[in-house]
Amino acid sequence: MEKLIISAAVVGAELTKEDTPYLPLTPSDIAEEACRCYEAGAAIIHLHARDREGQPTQDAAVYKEIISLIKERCNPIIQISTGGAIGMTTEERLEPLKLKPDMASLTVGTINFGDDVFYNPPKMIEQFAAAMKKATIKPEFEIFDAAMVTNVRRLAKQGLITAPFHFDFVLGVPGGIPATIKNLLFLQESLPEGSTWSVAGIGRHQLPMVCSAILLGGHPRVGLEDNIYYRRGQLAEGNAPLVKRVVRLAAELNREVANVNEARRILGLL
Ligand code: KMH
Ligand code: ZN
Repeated sequence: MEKLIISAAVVGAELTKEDTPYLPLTPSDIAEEACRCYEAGAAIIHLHARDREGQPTQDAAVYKEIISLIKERCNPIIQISTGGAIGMTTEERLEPLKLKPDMASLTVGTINFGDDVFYNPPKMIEQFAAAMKKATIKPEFEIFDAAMVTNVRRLAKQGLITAPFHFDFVLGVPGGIPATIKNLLFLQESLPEGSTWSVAGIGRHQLPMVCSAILLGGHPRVGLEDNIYYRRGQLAEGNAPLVKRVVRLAAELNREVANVNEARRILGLL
């Protein structure tokens, strides 16, 4: 198996300080969390930005500030979100791509998302893929349900994306595919040959999905965006404790953790 690439999704768009006081919201707090995760063993930082009021924003200036603060201290692979938050326009969501990050998330289909709809129709997906291709940004395909893998195959046929592909299975969102090992196996088997994948289990599913990824040759995503608890009833005191636990689990299961250069090679980013 390849070495294990740990992704940390440190803030997301949905949570507030009322959910957990450990959520970083300012550019300096987000950058500090990112570097704590990097020092703990994360190679990829999946990034969202918040404005001065703590609300989600896709303002490139805010992302730029966060990224430069991160780069003053550490050098992870930066993956910007183009999912943003529910209700944002296509133009808003695309805005931070102008910073030409290493990677960007690309959700490849529309789904119910709790009580909302996360809107990603075919033409929008094509526009996102084309923008990433033009800027040579590697997409991470966010897979919230099984049909989304088929949509990636369609993008490939249209010549809008280039192999090797990297997928992130986001399992356990209300409205998406449930976080079970059976579903994870099914999704893994449905990928185009030569693809890499990670899995983000939502809430209490984070830990079992981490363990499954380590055993199956995939890669884990952890962080407060997906799960705020360390264990039942106990909040994670920041993102780094979640990353450190992955590192310990990987050591016990004899899977080495990839540093950033190794992760770049595995993902074809070099
Ligand atoms: N905040 C969700 C609506 C992504 O980062 O690309 C979308 C999301 C996925 O978080
Ligand atoms: Zn996200």
